[in-house]
Amino acid sequence: APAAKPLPGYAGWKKADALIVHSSTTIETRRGAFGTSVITPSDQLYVRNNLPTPPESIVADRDAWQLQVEGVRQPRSLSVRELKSLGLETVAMVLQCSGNGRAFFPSKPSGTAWTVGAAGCVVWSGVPVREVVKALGGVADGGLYMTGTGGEVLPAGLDPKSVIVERSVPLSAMEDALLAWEMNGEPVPLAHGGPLRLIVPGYTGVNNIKYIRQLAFTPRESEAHIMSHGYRISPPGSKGDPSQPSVQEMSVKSWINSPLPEDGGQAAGLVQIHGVAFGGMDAVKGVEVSTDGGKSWQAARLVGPDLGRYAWRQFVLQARLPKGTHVLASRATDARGRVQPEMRGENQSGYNNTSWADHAVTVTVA
Ligand code: MSS
Repeated sequence: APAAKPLPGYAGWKKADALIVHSSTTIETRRGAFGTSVITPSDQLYVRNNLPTPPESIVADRDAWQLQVEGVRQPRSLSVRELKSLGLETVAMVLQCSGNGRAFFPSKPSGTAWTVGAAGCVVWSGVPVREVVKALGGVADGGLYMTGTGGEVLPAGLDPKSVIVERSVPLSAMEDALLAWEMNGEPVPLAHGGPLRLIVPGYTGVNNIKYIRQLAFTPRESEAHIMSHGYRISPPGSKGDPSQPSVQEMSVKSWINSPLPEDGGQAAGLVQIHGVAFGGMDAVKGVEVSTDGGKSWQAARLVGPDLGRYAWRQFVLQARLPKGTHVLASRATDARGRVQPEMRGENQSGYNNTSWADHAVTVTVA
């Protein structure tokens, strides 16, 4: 096996043995590191940066960070200090990269080969976007999208639109969105978007803009490349374009985190098969587990606290596994009765993989 890559400086505080470093901007949580305590510890949470990480200096005086708000009746700049006076809410949500599960696409799409670990369940605190909008006189006429812009300093000599991290979501997503300064009980680490991050619960990772410097209510989607051509569900063999669906709302998904083949030597007898399940936009209602590759299913038990519809739930099935090889799979159902599909939806860039078959694990019991 190739030597493990070291953690990049901005993430040097993370727990190396819980992570897979794909590159200096893509770091994945190991499947066996998710544990059973619902919340993903910050030092084990994945990282995905589309641009180089900004310098530590942007978190030196967090309260002084400025956010420009446009497309409201009274557009202006607000400091984090002022935002803290406008409202407070906390949400637990699944943060998941649009490309999580890409490694299971047989077409080997370009992009990071994430298996399950470009995801975590994270608690965010901040001001509801709707409170900020209210304080600024409401959304101006014609605002149909909420557009967030990342605060990275862009590389010189390039068309800004080709590299800027700027994403638009439908105005309806404002209802549950936060401008967050706290993550898992601490100021948001630079690696995860401190001093201020846009949180859009239920939407894939890319829509949660780090170090946000502008929030705009716009009549059209951003023309940034990452919006217009990137993160589109493109038919296999074709390029992304604005006519194709954008990667936005997540849907029902689950996977098993234990036992795993890499644990080695599972002993025959009683075993607690456990993992995580979430609905995306809706709560997860139930999970079934199969020990025969999906031929038969048994209801698993949801364990641990229910942190709301955007969080994941832990599930467990207690089973007796005899000696031999077993294919373990999990299949979740959301509150509206939508069932996690067997097959992935094929697309060029390997987005939104929710296939239960792809996420099944084969374990050998001795
Ligand atoms: N933001 C910014 N500003 N920048 C960048 O780069 N990225 C994305 C998000 N946001 C970015 C942002 C992505 S893409 C993702 S996933 C996320 O973020 C991640 O997060 P973390 O914290 O984990 O790192 Mo895919 O869909």
